[in-house]
Amino acid sequence: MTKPYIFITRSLPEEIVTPFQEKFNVKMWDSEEQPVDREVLLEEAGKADALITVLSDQVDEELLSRGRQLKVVANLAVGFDNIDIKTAEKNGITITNTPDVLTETTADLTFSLLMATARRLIEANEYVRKGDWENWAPLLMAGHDIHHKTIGIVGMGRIGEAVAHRARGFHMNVLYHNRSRKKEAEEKLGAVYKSFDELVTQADFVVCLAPLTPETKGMFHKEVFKKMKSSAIFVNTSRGDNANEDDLYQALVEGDIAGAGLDVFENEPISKDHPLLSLQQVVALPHIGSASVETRKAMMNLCLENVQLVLDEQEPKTKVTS
Ligand code: 8YV
Repeated sequence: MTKPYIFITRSLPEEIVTPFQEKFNVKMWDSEEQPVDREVLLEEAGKADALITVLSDQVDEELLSRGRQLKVVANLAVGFDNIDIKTAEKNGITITNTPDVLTETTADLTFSLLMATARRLIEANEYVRKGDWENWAPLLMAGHDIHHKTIGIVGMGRIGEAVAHRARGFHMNVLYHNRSRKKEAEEKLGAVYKSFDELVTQADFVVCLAPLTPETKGMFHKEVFKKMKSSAIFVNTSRGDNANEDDLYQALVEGDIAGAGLDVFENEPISKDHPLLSLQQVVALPHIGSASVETRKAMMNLCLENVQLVLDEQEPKTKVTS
């Protein structure tokens, strides 16, 4: 009997893949520099029993309709805005994601980014490295306090709650906005529900953790930035498309807000000429929310376990439904 065929659109470490090779015929895209070629992906979708994809792979109608024997697409991310879930369901293809295993790691990064932006850590590090540190001055590299300030979390899912936990440790006042009320977060973390407008007006740190949906796309735009405190810092570790980047740039230049910590952008990867990178009050990261060695390995393992379960005709651990 021929082994089921899995195509992985990135190169995963041997130690992760090897245990699965006994049962499966695994092929990986082998370039670290270039993303998988679209034509190759379409061709592979036509041959594979399973695909392991990442956010930059468009798993759309065209691809899903090629999948004659495709049973499962395991996305190496908690988000699945790159996948047409309805078409997958119509075609009987199971979609899985990687929730939970990345929650704490992404919350760590979110809080680190908030701190790095508020306390100017990247700028200060550059200052020392460039040899500019010749004297001490009372306001040298002075940033803004985090403790006892107000954080406003937009999107109170698992990661939002984990960020709220960290914020409580810094004695912060926690506001949140979400599609539905989160009673547990209110009771356990003292998080206070606010309308979106109230939250952006009152928070010192506005943190976007909402998934990208038609409702959230562009939700941070010109008027919203204008409503924020001029001392506010905007942090985004969800999806770049949740904020209008041109409006964010203008808001920073015009002083509507004081700074931005960004792990995500509208079109990733961004080039060094991106306008936001010209601003000292912006800290930019290359979408590394879940990028700890431990968590990325856990995500990869979860993808392969889900694939194995579906190909064994069992329920996957973390299935996505519409
Ligand atoms: C991804 C992410 O892990 O999980 C998500 O939704 O945004 C990241 O943590 C990363 O982009 C790899 O696909």
